[in-house]
Amino acid sequence: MVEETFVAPTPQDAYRLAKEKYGEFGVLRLLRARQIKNADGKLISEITVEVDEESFLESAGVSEEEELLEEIVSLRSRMQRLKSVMSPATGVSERVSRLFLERGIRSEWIEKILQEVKETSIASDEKLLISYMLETMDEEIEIVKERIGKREIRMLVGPTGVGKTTTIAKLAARYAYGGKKSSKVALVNLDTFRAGAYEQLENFASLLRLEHRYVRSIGDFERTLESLDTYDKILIDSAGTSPYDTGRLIKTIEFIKSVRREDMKISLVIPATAKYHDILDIYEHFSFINPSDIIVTKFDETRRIGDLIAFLTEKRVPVGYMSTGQQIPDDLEPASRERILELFVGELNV
Ligand SMILES: Nc1nc2c(ncn2[C@@H]2O[C@H](COP(=O)(O)OP(=O)(O)OP(=O)(O)O)[C@@H](O)[C@H]2O)c(=O)[nH]1
Ligand SMILES: [Mg+2]
Repeated sequence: MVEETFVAPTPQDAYRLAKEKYGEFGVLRLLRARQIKNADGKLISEITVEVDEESFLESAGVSEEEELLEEIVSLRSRMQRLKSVMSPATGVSERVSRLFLERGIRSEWIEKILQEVKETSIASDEKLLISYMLETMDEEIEIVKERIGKREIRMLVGPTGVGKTTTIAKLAARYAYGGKKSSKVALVNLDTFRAGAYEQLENFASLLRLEHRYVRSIGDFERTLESLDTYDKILIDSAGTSPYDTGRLIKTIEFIKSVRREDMKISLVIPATAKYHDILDIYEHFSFINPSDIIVTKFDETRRIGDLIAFLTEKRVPVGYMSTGQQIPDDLEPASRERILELFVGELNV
């Protein structure tokens, strides 16, 4: 049953109003009647009647009923919004976002993930959300598999001092003496700019007893590669060029173009210590050379690789190797998602 109150100058008028509304349904029952003084001192009458629910809704008419329903729906949605603001889920996504942001992960990437998990149980569970983010990273980091024993011409390019020559020495030792399948390895030096660059690679080559050539001119490059046709792995060292030095880059491009070899792989060497925008600058600078993969060095020199991960997940450039120190040949390993994420999780401290 539903109670409703009618107000009029006299009790009769009030009752008439009630009858006008419900009389025809014949279900009206008078519950209370009273007279009260208005603010201006005049008496008004108030009666309260009881009607059954059906009559109440019928008398309210369809449009009022719809209005009521609308009100209920809007109330419910307001309550839900309020609940979501107050719910621990907001705290969870904020905390997790901060955790990843502070470690170099881009806010756009975090936002994308939060959108994906919105309205799922992941969004309100800190551990689940962190796992989900790490899993997504895992899916978005590309890795190139090592091709031991396969013929390959590989040139390393990158900024100065990132570890190109050291990495070439490590790769050479790995290919020539590392596993069951030893490859015939030759080293080529294009490092024409820096004094002592030739000697550095020459020393490694004689230590490892490997073939070593020095290319003096562009015309020399193709002839040298042809003469090394019987070698399985040809590793080419290049001059380090600053991302802001276009002259040197053009020289390196001229060398690469002169040989026009489809089978020549180019690895861009990037230090794990670089900040996100520096990595982007390096990547953009060398994009003219069209690198096929990335070798990341100096993992041992930083505990913060979020910037690197942000770059890898965004550009999806595959990683070939990871260098973890100065020791030749030990401090080099084929890239793996597990290792990269392990280093990142270590820094998350969760
Ligand atoms: N800590 C650490 N040092 C490294 C790593 N890789 C290379 N280095 C050191 O970085 C310095 C520069 O290494 P190089 O191999 O000469 O670098 P590069 O890129 O050939 O330099 P340029 O030829 O001058 O452009 C050396 O002292 C290396 O021992 C690494 O993974 N970790
Ligand atoms: Mg070098």
